[in-house]
Amino acid sequence: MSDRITVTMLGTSKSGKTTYLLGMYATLSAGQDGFFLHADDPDLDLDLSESWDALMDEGLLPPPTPNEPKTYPFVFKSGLTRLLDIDWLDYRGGAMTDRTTASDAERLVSRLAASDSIYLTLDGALLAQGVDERSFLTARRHTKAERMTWFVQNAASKLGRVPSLVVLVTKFDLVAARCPDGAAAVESAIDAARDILPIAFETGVTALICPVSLGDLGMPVAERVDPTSVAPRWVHKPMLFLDAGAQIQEQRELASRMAAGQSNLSETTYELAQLKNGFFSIFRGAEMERKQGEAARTAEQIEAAHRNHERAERQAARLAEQFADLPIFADGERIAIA
Ligand SMILES: Nc1nc2c(ncn2[C@@H]2O[C@H](COP(=O)(O)OP(=O)(O)OP(=O)(O)O)[C@@H](O)[C@H]2O)c(=O)[nH]1
Ligand SMILES: [Mg+2]
Repeated sequence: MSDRITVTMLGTSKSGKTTYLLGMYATLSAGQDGFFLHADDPDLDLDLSESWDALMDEGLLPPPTPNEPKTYPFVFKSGLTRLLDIDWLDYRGGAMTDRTTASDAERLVSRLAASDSIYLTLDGALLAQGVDERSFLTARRHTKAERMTWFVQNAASKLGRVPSLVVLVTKFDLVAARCPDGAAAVESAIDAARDILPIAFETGVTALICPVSLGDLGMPVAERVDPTSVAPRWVHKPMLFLDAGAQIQEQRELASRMAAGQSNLSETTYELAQLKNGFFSIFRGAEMERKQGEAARTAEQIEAAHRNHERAERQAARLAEQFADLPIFADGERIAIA
């Protein structure tokens, strides 16, 4: 299977989108848990690796994304098997809050209406002190949650469905510093997401709430941080979530193909029996042969769908392990991938 998936990130300026992209690419291009990501264009691969090296060697952070958004065509693989072709776009945060007449803001609106997955960035720095009844209003304003919600609603009404959502809680090191119990920190991210972005918990929406961190980077000085503090965490999970979505879809299609094949087969077998038993069966040799051929072909197709279904199930089980600690919500209910 290889599908083309369009991913768009929303989030305010300096919320950590580009730094996340760098960390995600560096982690997955080297390979993580048997999954790999690479840019097909070798120059692009070089650009991303050089930016990552600058962060790892000198603590140099990526510059703000310019007005012209940058496109990243990626290939996502399990081992050597190509799973997804990904079309990733990195926008400057300002495009989200500018008037939609600004050229990149305008492009963002149409881009979102063609997106399979939208990442809604929640800047973890805003959650570092915890979110209570009062402060969530401030966090909502500062994350531009109402604007992100508008973009999602707009895309959904143009698409006729809601793209899958990832609530990317960036700079999670800042939340973890306040809440050292890992599981409790994740729960606090879910609570914050519920308060700030309730759209992710609506009926018809599938959303991964994913805390990510590039490490305890501290305050940058002259756009530099301590390179030894760089330690990416969970940055590859949203990519696996894309694949999980594609897998679930593929499993559904295969199951319905198997069911349709089975009913065809029963019909053909019945017709064959009728032909054999009939009084004039002796004259119907050619038709019986044709039906027998048809039945054999359908049986082969069912067998092939069955094999693919089993493969998809094995892949889903592998993915399920990856999401043991991470919350996925469908129609507002927490679900497990199995
Ligand atoms: N503590 C901490 N700080 C981070 C992390 N990721 C990013 N930052 C800080 O956030 C700043 C902004 O990150 P960017 O990735 O450039 O933000 P952006 O969302 O791409 O911003 P625009 O391109 O302007 O839209 C960085 O310069 C870092 O100082 C992280 O995981 N932890
Ligand atoms: Mg950026």
